[in-house]
Amino acid sequence: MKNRICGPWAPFVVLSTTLTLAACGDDSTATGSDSGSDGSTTTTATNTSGDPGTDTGTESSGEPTAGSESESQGSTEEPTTEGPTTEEPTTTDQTTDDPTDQTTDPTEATTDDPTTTTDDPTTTTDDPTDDPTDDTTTTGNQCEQQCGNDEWSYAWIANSGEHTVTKLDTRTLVEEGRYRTRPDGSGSPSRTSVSIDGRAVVIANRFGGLTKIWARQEDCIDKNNDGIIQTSTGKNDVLPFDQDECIAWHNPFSDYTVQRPVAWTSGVYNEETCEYDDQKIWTTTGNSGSPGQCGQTGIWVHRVNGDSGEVEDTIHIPHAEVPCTIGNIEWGLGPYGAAVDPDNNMWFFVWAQSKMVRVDHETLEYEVFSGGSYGLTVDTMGRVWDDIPRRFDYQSQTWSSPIGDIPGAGGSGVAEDLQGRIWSATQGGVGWVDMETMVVGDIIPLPGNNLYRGISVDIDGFIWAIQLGGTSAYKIDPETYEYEFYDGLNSPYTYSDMTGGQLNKVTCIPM
Ligand SMILES: [Ca+2]
Repeated sequence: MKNRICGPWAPFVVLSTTLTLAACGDDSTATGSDSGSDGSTTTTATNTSGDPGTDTGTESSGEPTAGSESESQGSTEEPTTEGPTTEEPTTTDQTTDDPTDQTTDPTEATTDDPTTTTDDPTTTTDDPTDDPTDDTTTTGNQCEQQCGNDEWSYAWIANSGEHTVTKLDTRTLVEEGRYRTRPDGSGSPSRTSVSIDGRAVVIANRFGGLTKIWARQEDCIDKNNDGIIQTSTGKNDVLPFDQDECIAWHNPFSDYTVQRPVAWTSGVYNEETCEYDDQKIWTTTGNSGSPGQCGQTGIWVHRVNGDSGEVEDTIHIPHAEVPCTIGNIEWGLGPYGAAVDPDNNMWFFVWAQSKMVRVDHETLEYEVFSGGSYGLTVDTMGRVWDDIPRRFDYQSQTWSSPIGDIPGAGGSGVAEDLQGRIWSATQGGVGWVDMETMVVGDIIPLPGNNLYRGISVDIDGFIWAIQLGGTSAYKIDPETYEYEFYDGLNSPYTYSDMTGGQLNKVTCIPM
């Protein structure tokens, strides 16, 4: 339970230092968690200014035979065509024309009065001791939750080959629901993103189409007015798409042929309603290929209204600037890993082009950087990580590489935990580097010689590793490295912020 306290209250504890953060959720024991943090200063990292692309090479493989469903299953992924890695480090700064308003600042999502009233009568305040530092209390705010959500926690795992998504309770390891991700029962979903309040997930289908699903029945809509909510109760109870009343909306993105990245913005916390307003969803598409693929028409970035599913802003990035294609081939898979930073700016990696793109949440301008590998995350300091894992500093536009051995396994997700460590898949399991020193910490072997493509850290600080194309999701204790697993998935190909832990961290624990 310690971790539960940690997440939401952390902002009050003041964290401008990593020390506080480390203390949080890291009480005691910590085997192994020390090997990197004992360290030296932040400057040790080797700075290959600009172009990290070179050593990645093959890692970036992974999602090979594009488009086809088999893409999602394959553990036989061999990269093949990974493209050029020689581009110049710097940026092609590009502005787009539509600098709409949107001046939402995610960081103010925190409010300071913890006291008071739970809306849930049955629970007497679960833990009085976590009644935080009220020294900064202001009056009038009745909201119990200060930032994010810690009342429930789900991992939303795409069963790509089955065209469904699993809702897995991260605390009980029970699969509470499974849903189709497109009306036609197809779609090849891969990436999922959980909203800051934990109330919803959005799933991107690689064949196109975005679907929002509510996490809890109280948000679902009784569409047929029979007084009850018809919705999936587990993996063997998948309802027809239009009959599951927890599916909030679906936007088919009919004009597009490929759609991978998806990432919620935090929205703006409303202290009157204790809810987040103006939650948006970033996603990207391409429009000239077979389903799951794109061609030489460039990349589109969309920002979608989280309530309605309507596209509110679209930015086109021309082929000449950031090809959606693989190397110099005429078709491709396009944008891959994606995440928002503490200011809700969108970052994504473009596969087989070794490029990363940042889209500004306020101005909608975009910038292009060289580098990246496969999965992508942004840490609480606003630094961008690929899954090697290497760190990109936006201010200095330089890359830092791991110090030590953490061999790539074919591309994976990447995630920051609550102790200042960055996790990604490595051969035979998962491993981490210290996010300040870049020193490689521990490697945690997992069963089988599998690739654990889906890497995420949930809001309680547990590390998740989803076996590519298999049936298992592993939950790893960040201190003891003991793990549990859920064995009931169906050919998952998933990564991204599937638990919402990343959005929670960059919003609620920004440095
Ligand atoms: Ca109903």
